[in-house]
Amino acid sequence: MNERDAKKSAWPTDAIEPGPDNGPVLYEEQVRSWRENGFALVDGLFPADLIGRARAESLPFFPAAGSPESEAVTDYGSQGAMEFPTPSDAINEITLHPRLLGAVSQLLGLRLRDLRLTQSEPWAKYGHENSSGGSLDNQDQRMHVDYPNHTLTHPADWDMPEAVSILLYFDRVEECGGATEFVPREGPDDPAYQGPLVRTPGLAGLEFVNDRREAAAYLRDAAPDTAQWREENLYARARSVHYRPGTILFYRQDLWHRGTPLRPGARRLIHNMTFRRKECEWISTVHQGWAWAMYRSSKVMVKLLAEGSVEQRCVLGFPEPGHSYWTRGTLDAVRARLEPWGLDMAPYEAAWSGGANESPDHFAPSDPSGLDRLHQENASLREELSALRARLSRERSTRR
Ligand SMILES: O=C(O)CCC(=O)C(=O)O
Ligand SMILES: [Fe+2]
Repeated sequence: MNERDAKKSAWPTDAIEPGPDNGPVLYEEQVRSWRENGFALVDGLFPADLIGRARAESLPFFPAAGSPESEAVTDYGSQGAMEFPTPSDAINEITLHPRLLGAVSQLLGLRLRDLRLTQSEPWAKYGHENSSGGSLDNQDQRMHVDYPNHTLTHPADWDMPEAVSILLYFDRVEECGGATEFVPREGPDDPAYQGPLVRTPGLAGLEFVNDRREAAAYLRDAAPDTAQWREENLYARARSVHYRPGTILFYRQDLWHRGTPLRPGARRLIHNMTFRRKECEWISTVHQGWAWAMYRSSKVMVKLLAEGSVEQRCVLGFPEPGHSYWTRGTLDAVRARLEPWGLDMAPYEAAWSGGANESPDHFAPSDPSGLDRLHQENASLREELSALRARLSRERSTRR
Protein backbone atom coordinates (compact mmCIF):
# COMPACT_ATOMS: atom_id res chain seq x y z
CA MET A 1 0.00 0.00 0.00
CA ASN A 2 1.47 3.38 -0.89
CA GLU A 3 1.37 6.39 1.44
CA ARG A 4 -1.57 8.05 -0.26
CA ASP A 5 -3.69 4.90 -0.07
CA ALA A 6 -2.75 4.37 3.57
CA LYS A 7 -3.91 7.88 4.38
CA LYS A 8 -7.16 7.37 2.54
CA SER A 9 -8.10 4.14 4.27
CA ALA A 10 -10.78 4.10 6.96
CA TRP A 11 -10.30 1.31 9.52
CA PRO A 12 -13.11 -0.24 11.51
CA THR A 13 -13.28 -0.16 15.29
CA ASP A 14 -14.69 -3.02 17.36
CA ALA A 15 -18.27 -3.08 18.60
CA ILE A 16 -18.89 -3.55 22.32
CA GLU A 17 -18.40 -7.21 23.32
CA PRO A 18 -21.69 -9.08 23.68
CA GLY A 19 -22.71 -9.26 27.35
CA PRO A 20 -25.31 -11.25 29.26
CA ASP A 21 -27.90 -8.45 29.06
CA ASN A 22 -29.09 -6.66 25.93
CA GLY A 23 -26.82 -3.69 26.56
CA PRO A 24 -25.50 -1.22 23.98
CA VAL A 25 -23.73 -2.63 20.94
CA LEU A 26 -21.96 0.47 19.66
CA TYR A 27 -19.64 2.79 21.55
CA GLU A 28 -20.69 6.41 21.91
CA GLU A 29 -17.91 7.45 19.53
CA GLN A 30 -19.30 5.13 16.82
CA VAL A 31 -22.80 6.57 17.26
CA ARG A 32 -21.38 10.11 17.19
CA SER A 33 -19.45 9.35 14.01
CA TRP A 34 -22.60 8.11 12.27
CA ARG A 35 -24.70 11.05 13.44
CA GLU A 36 -22.13 13.74 12.67
CA ASN A 37 -19.83 12.34 9.99
CA GLY A 38 -22.40 10.11 8.31
CA PHE A 39 -20.71 6.75 8.85
CA ALA A 40 -19.65 4.23 11.49
CA LEU A 41 -17.25 1.49 10.45
CA VAL A 42 -17.56 -1.42 12.86
CA ASP A 43 -16.05 -4.88 13.34
CA GLY A 44 -17.02 -7.75 15.60
CA LEU A 45 -20.74 -7.12 15.77
CA PHE A 46 -21.67 -10.63 14.58
CA PRO A 47 -20.14 -13.93 15.70
CA ALA A 48 -17.54 -15.07 13.14
CA ASP A 49 -19.29 -18.39 12.54
CA LEU A 50 -22.52 -16.63 11.55
CA ILE A 51 -20.60 -14.61 8.96
CA GLY A 52 -18.96 -17.79 7.66
CA ARG A 53 -22.31 -19.59 7.43
CA ALA A 54 -23.98 -16.68 5.65
CA ARG A 55 -21.18 -16.56 3.09
CA ALA A 56 -21.27 -20.30 2.46
CA GLU A 57 -25.08 -20.35 2.17
CA SER A 58 -25.16 -17.35 -0.19
CA LEU A 59 -22.39 -18.16 -2.65
CA PRO A 60 -24.25 -21.01 -4.42
CA PHE A 61 -26.76 -18.41 -5.63
CA PHE A 62 -24.10 -16.42 -7.51
CA PRO A 63 -21.82 -17.24 -10.45
CA ALA A 64 -18.31 -18.41 -9.57
CA ALA A 65 -15.46 -15.92 -9.78
CA GLY A 66 -13.97 -15.83 -13.27
CA SER A 67 -16.84 -17.84 -14.81
CA PRO A 68 -18.41 -16.76 -18.13
CA GLU A 69 -21.69 -16.04 -16.24
CA SER A 70 -19.86 -13.68 -13.90
CA GLU A 71 -18.69 -11.63 -16.90
CA ALA A 72 -22.32 -10.70 -17.57
CA VAL A 73 -22.90 -9.37 -14.03
CA THR A 74 -22.42 -5.62 -14.21
CA ASP A 75 -25.08 -4.29 -11.86
CA TYR A 76 -26.23 -4.40 -8.24
CA GLY A 77 -28.39 -7.19 -6.86
CA SER A 78 -29.29 -10.87 -6.81
CA GLN A 79 -32.10 -10.80 -9.43
CA GLY A 80 -34.54 -11.41 -6.59
CA ALA A 81 -32.92 -14.73 -5.59
CA MET A 82 -31.58 -13.44 -2.27
CA GLU A 83 -34.11 -10.81 -1.30
CA PHE A 84 -35.34 -11.11 2.29
CA PRO A 85 -36.61 -13.61 3.40
CA THR A 86 -33.76 -15.46 1.67
CA PRO A 87 -33.06 -19.17 1.29
CA SER A 88 -30.10 -18.65 3.66
CA ASP A 89 -31.09 -18.98 7.32
CA ALA A 90 -27.89 -17.20 8.31
CA ILE A 91 -28.67 -14.17 6.14
CA ASN A 92 -32.15 -14.01 7.66
CA GLU A 93 -30.65 -14.34 11.13
CA ILE A 94 -28.24 -11.48 10.40
CA THR A 95 -31.09 -9.29 9.15
CA LEU A 96 -33.05 -9.59 12.40
CA HIS A 97 -30.08 -10.14 14.71
CA PRO A 98 -30.67 -8.50 18.11
CA ARG A 99 -27.18 -6.93 18.01
CA LEU A 100 -27.80 -5.40 14.59
CA LEU A 101 -31.21 -4.09 15.62
CA GLY A 102 -29.66 -2.82 18.85
CA ALA A 103 -27.01 -0.89 16.88
CA VAL A 104 -29.59 0.59 14.52
CA SER A 105 -31.78 1.68 17.42
CA GLN A 106 -28.77 3.39 19.01
CA LEU A 107 -27.97 5.22 15.77
CA LEU A 108 -31.51 6.47 15.24
CA GLY A 109 -32.17 6.94 18.96
CA LEU A 110 -35.35 4.86 18.77
CA ARG A 111 -36.99 1.91 20.49
CA LEU A 112 -36.45 -1.38 18.64
CA ARG A 113 -40.21 -1.47 18.06
CA ASP A 114 -40.03 1.75 16.06
CA LEU A 115 -37.61 0.38 13.43
CA ARG A 116 -38.81 -0.99 10.08
CA LEU A 117 -36.81 -3.13 7.66
CA THR A 118 -36.95 -1.90 4.06
CA GLN A 119 -34.08 -3.78 2.39
CA SER A 120 -32.04 -6.91 2.96
CA GLU A 121 -30.20 -8.55 0.07
CA PRO A 122 -26.75 -10.05 -0.30
CA TRP A 123 -25.21 -9.71 -3.77
CA ALA A 124 -21.95 -10.41 -5.53
CA LYS A 125 -19.73 -8.00 -7.39
CA TYR A 126 -17.09 -9.17 -9.87
CA GLY A 127 -13.80 -7.71 -11.06
CA HIS A 128 -13.74 -7.30 -14.84
CA GLU A 129 -11.01 -6.10 -17.16
CA ASN A 130 -13.51 -3.77 -18.84
CA SER A 131 -16.71 -2.05 -17.82
CA SER A 132 -18.91 -3.96 -20.27
CA GLY A 133 -22.12 -2.50 -18.81
CA GLY A 134 -21.33 0.88 -20.42
CA SER A 135 -22.72 3.93 -18.69
CA LEU A 136 -24.79 1.75 -16.32
CA ASP A 137 -21.87 -0.47 -15.23
CA ASN A 138 -21.53 -0.55 -11.41
CA GLN A 139 -17.85 -1.57 -11.28
CA ASP A 140 -16.39 1.92 -10.97
CA GLN A 141 -19.35 3.89 -9.68
CA ARG A 142 -19.88 7.63 -9.80
CA MET A 143 -20.00 9.25 -6.38
CA HIS A 144 -23.62 9.09 -5.25
CA VAL A 145 -26.06 9.18 -2.38
CA ASP A 146 -28.48 6.25 -1.96
CA TYR A 147 -31.69 8.14 -1.21
CA PRO A 148 -33.01 8.68 -4.76
CA ASN A 149 -34.17 5.09 -5.26
CA HIS A 150 -35.17 4.52 -1.62
CA THR A 151 -37.32 7.53 -0.84
CA LEU A 152 -39.99 9.48 -2.68
CA THR A 153 -38.72 12.69 -1.10
CA HIS A 154 -35.28 13.93 0.07
CA PRO A 155 -33.61 12.96 3.36
CA ALA A 156 -34.78 15.12 6.25
CA ASP A 157 -32.48 17.68 7.85
CA TRP A 158 -29.15 16.19 8.84
CA ASP A 159 -29.90 16.13 12.57
CA MET A 160 -33.15 14.24 12.05
CA PRO A 161 -31.97 11.01 10.38
CA GLU A 162 -34.71 8.80 9.00
CA ALA A 163 -32.86 5.63 8.04
CA VAL A 164 -29.71 3.57 8.52
CA SER A 165 -28.06 2.01 5.48
CA ILE A 166 -25.76 -0.96 5.98
CA LEU A 167 -23.06 -2.73 3.99
CA LEU A 168 -21.82 -5.96 5.55
CA TYR A 169 -18.67 -7.47 4.01
CA PHE A 170 -17.74 -11.17 3.85
CA ASP A 171 -14.33 -10.97 2.16
CA ARG A 172 -10.95 -9.28 2.59
CA VAL A 173 -10.07 -6.06 0.83
CA GLU A 174 -6.52 -7.37 0.31
CA GLU A 175 -7.90 -10.25 -1.76
CA CYS A 176 -10.76 -8.57 -3.62
CA GLY A 177 -9.96 -4.87 -3.87
CA GLY A 178 -13.20 -2.98 -4.52
CA ALA A 179 -13.14 -0.91 -1.32
CA THR A 180 -16.23 1.24 -0.94
CA GLU A 181 -15.28 4.92 -0.88
CA PHE A 182 -17.13 7.57 1.06
CA VAL A 183 -16.88 11.26 1.94
CA PRO A 184 -17.04 11.91 5.71
CA ARG A 185 -19.09 14.96 6.57
CA GLU A 186 -16.90 17.52 8.31
CA GLY A 187 -19.36 19.51 10.40
CA PRO A 188 -22.47 21.50 9.51
CA ASP A 189 -20.63 23.83 7.10
CA ASP A 190 -19.13 21.06 4.97
CA PRO A 191 -19.69 22.19 1.35
CA ALA A 192 -20.27 18.60 0.23
CA TYR A 193 -23.32 18.39 2.48
CA GLN A 194 -25.05 21.72 1.91
CA GLY A 195 -28.45 20.54 0.72
CA PRO A 196 -30.36 19.93 -1.38
CA LEU A 197 -28.21 16.96 -2.41
CA VAL A 198 -29.02 16.95 -6.11
CA ARG A 199 -25.62 17.45 -7.77
CA THR A 200 -25.50 13.92 -9.12
CA PRO A 201 -26.58 12.09 -12.29
CA GLY A 202 -30.19 10.97 -12.26
CA LEU A 203 -31.54 13.95 -10.30
CA ALA A 204 -32.90 17.40 -10.98
CA GLY A 205 -33.03 17.05 -14.76
CA LEU A 206 -29.76 15.12 -15.17
CA GLU A 207 -29.67 11.70 -16.86
CA PHE A 208 -28.83 8.63 -14.77
CA VAL A 209 -25.29 7.35 -15.34
CA ASN A 210 -23.56 4.89 -13.00
CA ASP A 211 -20.01 4.62 -14.38
CA ARG A 212 -17.60 7.19 -12.89
CA ARG A 213 -15.84 8.21 -16.13
CA GLU A 214 -19.02 8.35 -18.16
CA ALA A 215 -20.70 10.38 -15.43
CA ALA A 216 -17.82 12.86 -15.31
CA ALA A 217 -17.80 13.23 -19.11
CA TYR A 218 -21.57 13.70 -19.21
CA LEU A 219 -21.53 16.28 -16.41
CA ARG A 220 -18.63 18.24 -17.92
CA ASP A 221 -20.94 18.78 -20.86
CA ALA A 222 -24.39 19.02 -19.23
CA ALA A 223 -23.46 20.69 -15.92
CA PRO A 224 -19.79 21.82 -15.88
CA ASP A 225 -20.05 23.51 -12.47
CA THR A 226 -21.42 20.34 -10.95
CA ALA A 227 -18.64 18.28 -12.57
CA GLN A 228 -15.98 20.52 -11.03
CA TRP A 229 -17.74 20.69 -7.65
CA ARG A 230 -17.87 16.90 -7.50
CA GLU A 231 -14.15 16.56 -8.28
CA GLU A 232 -13.16 19.04 -5.58
CA ASN A 233 -15.65 18.27 -2.84
CA LEU A 234 -16.30 14.57 -3.31
CA TYR A 235 -13.65 12.54 -5.17
CA ALA A 236 -10.72 14.50 -3.74
CA ARG A 237 -11.86 13.80 -0.17
CA ALA A 238 -12.92 10.15 -0.46
CA ARG A 239 -11.81 7.62 2.16
CA SER A 240 -11.89 3.89 1.45
CA VAL A 241 -13.27 1.10 3.62
CA HIS A 242 -10.68 -1.34 4.90
CA TYR A 243 -12.94 -4.37 5.18
CA ARG A 244 -12.62 -7.96 6.28
CA PRO A 245 -15.26 -10.66 6.95
CA GLY A 246 -17.84 -9.19 9.34
CA THR A 247 -16.94 -5.50 8.82
CA ILE A 248 -20.02 -3.28 8.73
CA LEU A 249 -20.31 0.15 7.18
CA PHE A 250 -23.27 1.88 8.81
CA TYR A 251 -24.03 4.89 6.63
CA ARG A 252 -26.85 7.18 5.69
CA GLN A 253 -28.92 7.73 2.59
CA ASP A 254 -27.40 11.20 2.45
CA LEU A 255 -23.74 10.10 2.62
CA TRP A 256 -21.69 10.48 -0.57
CA HIS A 257 -20.06 7.16 -1.47
CA ARG A 258 -19.29 4.81 -4.34
CA GLY A 259 -18.22 1.28 -5.23
CA THR A 260 -14.76 0.93 -6.79
CA PRO A 261 -13.41 -1.73 -9.19
CA LEU A 262 -12.52 -5.17 -7.84
CA ARG A 263 -9.34 -7.01 -8.82
CA PRO A 264 -10.01 -8.61 -12.22
CA GLY A 265 -11.27 -12.15 -11.63
CA ALA A 266 -12.24 -11.49 -8.00
CA ARG A 267 -15.70 -11.85 -6.45
CA ARG A 268 -16.88 -9.88 -3.42
CA LEU A 269 -20.04 -10.79 -1.50
CA ILE A 270 -21.76 -7.95 0.30
CA HIS A 271 -25.06 -7.67 2.22
CA ASN A 272 -27.09 -4.47 1.85
CA MET A 273 -29.65 -3.67 4.51
CA THR A 274 -31.74 -0.62 5.34
CA PHE A 275 -33.89 0.21 8.34
CA ARG A 276 -36.12 3.27 8.63
CA ARG A 277 -38.11 4.98 11.37
CA LYS A 278 -41.61 3.60 11.36
CA GLU A 279 -43.22 6.96 10.50
CA CYS A 280 -41.18 7.48 7.32
CA GLU A 281 -43.53 5.83 4.85
CA TRP A 282 -41.95 7.78 2.01
CA ILE A 283 -38.97 5.42 2.32
CA SER A 284 -40.08 2.41 0.29
CA THR A 285 -39.58 -1.25 0.98
CA VAL A 286 -37.26 -2.16 -1.86
CA HIS A 287 -38.38 -5.79 -2.19
CA GLN A 288 -41.75 -7.34 -2.89
CA GLY A 289 -42.58 -7.50 0.82
CA TRP A 290 -42.40 -10.28 3.33
CA ALA A 291 -46.08 -11.28 3.24
CA TRP A 292 -45.54 -12.45 -0.34
CA ALA A 293 -43.33 -15.20 1.06
CA MET A 294 -45.91 -16.54 3.55
CA TYR A 295 -46.95 -19.38 1.21
CA ARG A 296 -43.42 -20.61 0.47
CA SER A 297 -43.14 -24.35 1.01
CA SER A 298 -39.99 -23.78 3.10
CA LYS A 299 -42.22 -21.91 5.61
CA VAL A 300 -39.31 -19.53 6.06
CA MET A 301 -41.44 -16.46 6.63
CA VAL A 302 -44.00 -18.11 8.87
CA LYS A 303 -41.17 -19.45 11.03
CA LEU A 304 -39.43 -16.08 11.21
CA LEU A 305 -42.63 -14.53 12.51
CA ALA A 306 -43.53 -17.36 14.86
CA GLU A 307 -40.07 -17.86 16.31
CA GLY A 308 -39.04 -14.20 16.37
CA SER A 309 -39.30 -11.82 19.33
CA VAL A 310 -41.97 -9.14 19.60
CA GLU A 311 -39.30 -6.61 18.53
CA GLN A 312 -38.21 -8.60 15.49
CA ARG A 313 -41.84 -8.89 14.38
CA CYS A 314 -42.28 -5.13 14.77
CA VAL A 315 -39.28 -4.56 12.50
CA LEU A 316 -41.20 -6.52 9.83
CA GLY A 317 -44.33 -4.41 10.38
CA PHE A 318 -46.29 -6.81 12.61
CA PRO A 319 -48.35 -4.65 15.04
CA GLU A 320 -46.84 -4.30 18.49
CA PRO A 321 -48.70 -5.34 21.66
CA GLY A 322 -51.18 -2.63 22.57
CA HIS A 323 -51.52 -1.40 18.97
CA SER A 324 -55.05 -0.31 18.04
CA TYR A 325 -55.09 -3.14 15.45
CA TRP A 326 -55.55 -5.63 18.29
CA THR A 327 -59.19 -6.29 19.15
CA ARG A 328 -60.82 -9.42 20.53
CA GLY A 329 -61.51 -10.35 16.91
CA THR A 330 -57.99 -9.85 15.51
CA LEU A 331 -56.35 -11.49 18.52
CA ASP A 332 -58.43 -14.61 17.90
CA ALA A 333 -57.96 -14.51 14.14
CA VAL A 334 -54.17 -14.06 14.20
CA ARG A 335 -53.98 -16.76 16.85
CA ALA A 336 -55.93 -19.09 14.57
CA ARG A 337 -53.58 -18.30 11.68
CA LEU A 338 -50.20 -18.33 13.38
CA GLU A 339 -50.39 -20.21 16.68
CA PRO A 340 -50.23 -23.55 14.84
CA TRP A 341 -46.72 -22.46 13.73
CA GLY A 342 -45.76 -21.59 17.29
CA LEU A 343 -46.47 -17.86 17.57
CA ASP A 344 -47.05 -16.96 21.21
CA MET A 345 -49.95 -14.52 21.47
CA ALA A 346 -49.42 -13.93 25.20
CA PRO A 347 -47.74 -10.48 24.90
CA TYR A 348 -50.53 -9.28 22.60
CA GLU A 349 -53.22 -10.64 24.91
CA ALA A 350 -51.53 -9.12 27.96
CA ALA A 351 -51.42 -5.65 26.41
CA TRP A 352 -55.00 -5.81 25.19
CA SER A 353 -57.25 -3.42 26.98
CA GLY A 354 -60.12 -5.90 27.17
CA GLY A 355 -62.00 -3.90 24.57
CA ALA A 356 -62.24 -0.81 26.78
CA ASN A 357 -60.70 1.44 24.16
CA GLU A 358 -62.25 -0.19 21.14
CA SER A 359 -64.43 1.99 18.99
CA PRO A 360 -66.40 0.77 15.95
CA ASP A 361 -63.52 2.14 13.87
CA HIS A 362 -60.46 0.98 15.73
CA PHE A 363 -58.11 2.87 13.43
CA ALA A 364 -59.58 6.16 14.62
CA PRO A 365 -57.30 8.27 16.80
CA SER A 366 -57.38 6.85 20.30
CA ASP A 367 -58.14 10.24 21.88
CA PRO A 368 -61.84 10.82 21.14
CA SER A 369 -61.84 14.19 22.86
CA GLY A 370 -59.01 15.23 20.49
CA LEU A 371 -61.12 14.11 17.54
CA ASP A 372 -64.10 16.10 18.81
CA ARG A 373 -61.88 19.14 19.12
CA LEU A 374 -60.71 18.70 15.52
CA HIS A 375 -64.30 18.48 14.30
CA GLN A 376 -65.18 21.64 16.19
CA GLU A 377 -62.16 23.48 14.84
CA ASN A 378 -63.07 22.37 11.33
CA ALA A 379 -66.62 23.58 11.73
CA SER A 380 -65.59 27.00 12.99
CA LEU A 381 -62.99 27.33 10.18
CA ARG A 382 -65.72 26.52 7.67
CA GLU A 383 -67.93 29.20 9.24
CA GLU A 384 -65.15 31.76 9.08
CA LEU A 385 -64.46 30.88 5.46
CA SER A 386 -68.06 31.28 4.37
CA ALA A 387 -68.31 34.62 6.24
CA LEU A 388 -65.19 35.81 4.39
CA ARG A 389 -66.63 34.66 1.05
CA ALA A 390 -69.89 36.47 1.75
CA ARG A 391 -68.04 39.69 2.66
CA LEU A 392 -65.88 39.44 -0.48
CA SER A 393 -68.88 39.02 -2.75
CA ARG A 394 -70.68 41.97 -1.01
CA GLU A 395 -67.59 44.16 -1.54
CA ARG A 396 -67.35 43.10 -5.17
CA SER A 397 -70.99 43.90 -5.86
CA THR A 398 -70.74 47.38 -4.26
CA ARG A 399 -67.61 48.13 -6.38
CA ARG A 400 -69.38 47.27 -9.63
O1 LIG B 1 -20.20 -1.80 -4.09
C1 LIG B 1 -20.00 -0.99 -3.19
O2 LIG B 1 -18.99 -1.00 -2.49
C2 LIG B 1 -21.02 0.08 -2.94
C3 LIG B 1 -22.26 -0.13 -3.74
C4 LIG B 1 -23.20 1.02 -3.72
O3 LIG B 1 -22.96 2.03 -3.14
C5 LIG B 1 -24.49 0.93 -4.42
O4 LIG B 1 -24.70 -0.01 -5.20
O5 LIG B 1 -25.33 1.85 -4.22
FE1 LIG C 1 -24.73 3.25 -2.91
